Formats: sequence, structure tokens, C-alpha cells
Amino acid sequence: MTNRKKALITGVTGQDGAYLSKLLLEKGYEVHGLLRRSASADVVDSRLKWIGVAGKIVLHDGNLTDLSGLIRVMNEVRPDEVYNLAAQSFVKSSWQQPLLTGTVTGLGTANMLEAVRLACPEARFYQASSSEMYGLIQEPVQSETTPFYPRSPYAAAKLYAHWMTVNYRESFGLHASSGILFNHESPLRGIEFVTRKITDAAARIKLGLQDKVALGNLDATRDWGHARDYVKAMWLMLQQDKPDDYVVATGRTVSVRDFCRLAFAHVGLSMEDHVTVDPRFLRPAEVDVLLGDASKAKNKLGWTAETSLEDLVSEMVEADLARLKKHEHL
Ligand code: NDP
Ligand code: GDR
Repeated sequence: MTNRKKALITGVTGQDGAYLSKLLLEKGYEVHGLLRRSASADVVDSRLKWIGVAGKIVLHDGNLTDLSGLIRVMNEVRPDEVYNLAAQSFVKSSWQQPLLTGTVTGLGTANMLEAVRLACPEARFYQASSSEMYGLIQEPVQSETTPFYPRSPYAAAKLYAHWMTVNYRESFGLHASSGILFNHESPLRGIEFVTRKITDAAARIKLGLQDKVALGNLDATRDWGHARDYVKAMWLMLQQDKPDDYVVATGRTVSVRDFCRLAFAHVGLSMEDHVTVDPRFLRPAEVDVLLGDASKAKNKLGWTAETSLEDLVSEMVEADLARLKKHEHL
């Protein structure tokens, strides 16, 4: 028998799952992860390997859409803390796969809440909510009190999941918290998201492997932070006596165009020479601007973003250069 605290992470193979696993292992936790079955078993844990935690966490087969399987995992692990990070998380895909997105990102969270309520109601629960819920922004700076206006099937699914988390807290007394996280990036960001697409392209162009990169809306602005900082806020939320909802953001918003400028400048190039616009990457509805006010997280959790955008961009470009030189893929 061990006295170590036990955490169960869904979405453990994703960007945040990798950073959170590392953080919790460093804090002495026994870390368990939910792994959905894949025919490509050799690559599913590539992020966990990159960050150095593969083999140090216990993986359990399961899928957010399968309630009985989730209950089985809860009974096996008996977690003290549950971090629900799994989702169909790519906004653009959610217009092509709205029902899948609703099933996994929305109803999947309801399954997780049910599994906790039925199997381990004492466990503390974290829900990965999103700034996308603000969508067509109703206030220039978004906080916990700003009304939501989702602009994609993804955002609508996340809003359902968010309100279910609030409702399970208020109806059943679960220690369930929702982190409304603004965009956060890292060298482990999926290649389909704009920041990693840009840093990977800047590195390839620098190494002579390609000449151009096609993007969509360069004028959208986002409040971009580092995933390594943001997983600390998740953990802090579950250490509070009372569950609550918190915005997690840097308080600075920058356009996709300016993100490109920073990434290309890092390798001594000019984005104007290499970036083209392709309507294929535009969205049926856009979220033009996001800018978060994380004062509540600062005051109640003692959390602030530690990494500047400039440092984040440099770290991502350097990681892509190193990967490409070693012919590694992620
Ligand atoms: P990723 O897309 O990198 O990871 C998503 C994870 O969910 C992967 O581990 C994936 O598994 C898993 N998953 C997908 N579908 C299922 C399913 N049906 N059953 C079980 N697992 C599944 O996301 P991030 O790490 O970037 O984000 C983590 C969470 O935070 C997500 O819920 C996202 O929507 C949310 N979020 C992210 C923000 C960001 O800027 N990164 C901001 C705000 C919220 P597999 O590896 O097999 O694909
Ligand atoms: P987002 O991230 O939709 O904010 O969701 P993404 O990086 O996909 O888009 C950010 C902005 O960049 C514009 N853009 C492009 N986006 C992509 N992917 N590819 C392009 O070529 C491109 N060109 C311009 C987009 O239109 C958009 O305005 C992320 C995800 O992690 C969600 O899961 C999370 O909830 C939110 O962040 C907060």
C-alpha cells in the first residue's frame, strides 16, 4: 500500500497531459492515465517520451464515450484527483465532425462526471474549459463573469461540459472545478494548431526543407501562454478547500501575423517572404480576439504566467529545429 496521492488524467497523451504528468510526478503523485486504443500503439506515447515520463505513469485502456469503462478505471485507480483533459480539441475539425465533437468533448465530460459521482465521489475533479466559450466576445477583456457566446461546435460542446461541471458541483457537492484556459502552447503542441504550424514551418524554411507556408486568418489575435505554466494552475485549483471556476491567461493578446514575425525573426528570416494566405484555412465563423483577465487566479491561487511570448516562440522554434535535424517527428 502506498500513501502517495493518486491522480488520473484523461487526455494524457496530449500536450497538457504530458506537462501535467511531469508536474504531478515531480510532486510525488502516483500518476494514472486514460489511453484510447489505437492501431498505432508505437507512437501514441511520443509526447510522454519527449518529456521523459513514459514508463513512469500507469496507463489504462478507456474512452470518454464509454461510461462503463470509465467506471471500471475509477474503481481500479481510486484516484484522489481527476483531471479531465481529453477532448476533440481542434476547433476547425469541429465543423467537419460536429457530432463526434459533441459526443467526446461534451457528453464525454458528462460521462466522466457520472463516473466520479458513482465510483469515487470524494475525488476532486478538474474540467478543461476553454476561452473559446467567449467566442464572439461580449467584453473586451474576459473574466469569470463575462457572458459566453460560443462560435463553433467545439465551443458549444465545451460550454455544455463547463455547465455540467458547475451543475455537478452544485447538485451533488462534487469538488469539481473548471479552468477557463486561454490558448497555451509548447514544443508539444499538435502540428495542426497555428503556433506549432508556424514554428515548424520557420524551422523547415531555415533548413531549406521548404519555402512557403499557407495560413488562414492572420488578423485573429490570441492570448498565448506556455502549457508548462498552465498545468500548474490546474493543480492549484484542486488544492483549494472549495471548488470554483478560474480564468487562466497572460493578459496580452497578439495577432497570428505578429506570432509569425517573431518566429521567422528568430531564424533570421522575414515572414513576408514566406507566408501566404489560403482560404482553405479560414473558418465558417471566426473568434477574432481573445484576451483574458486572470486576476482571480492570481489573488486566490497565487498563479501568474511565468513565460513571455518571446521566450515561448524561441523555445518552440528551437525544439522544431532540433527535431528536424534529428529527423524526429512529433
Ligand atoms: P490535445 O489535442 O493535445 O489532447 C487531447 C487528448 O484527448 C489526447 O490525449 C487524445 O488522445 C485525447 N482524446 C481525444 N478523444 C478521446 C476519447 N474519445 N477518449 C479518450 N481520450 C480522447 O489537447 P491539449 O492537451 O492542447 O488540451 C487539453 C484539454 O484542454 C482539451 O480538452 C482542450 O480542448 C482543452 N483546452 C486546451 C487549450 C490549449 O490552448 N491547449 C486551451 C483551453 C482548453 P489521442 O492522443 O489518442 O488523440
Ligand atoms: P484555437 O487555436 O482555434 O484558438 O483553439 P488554433 O491555433 O487552431 O487557431 C488560432 C487562430 O489562428 C487562426 N489561424 C489558423 N489556425 C490554424 N489552426 N491553422 C492555420 O493555418 C491558421 N491560420 C490562421 C485561426 O483562425 C484562429 O483564429 C485552441 C485549441 O487548443 C482549443 O482546444 C482551445 O480550447 C483554444 O485554443 C483556447
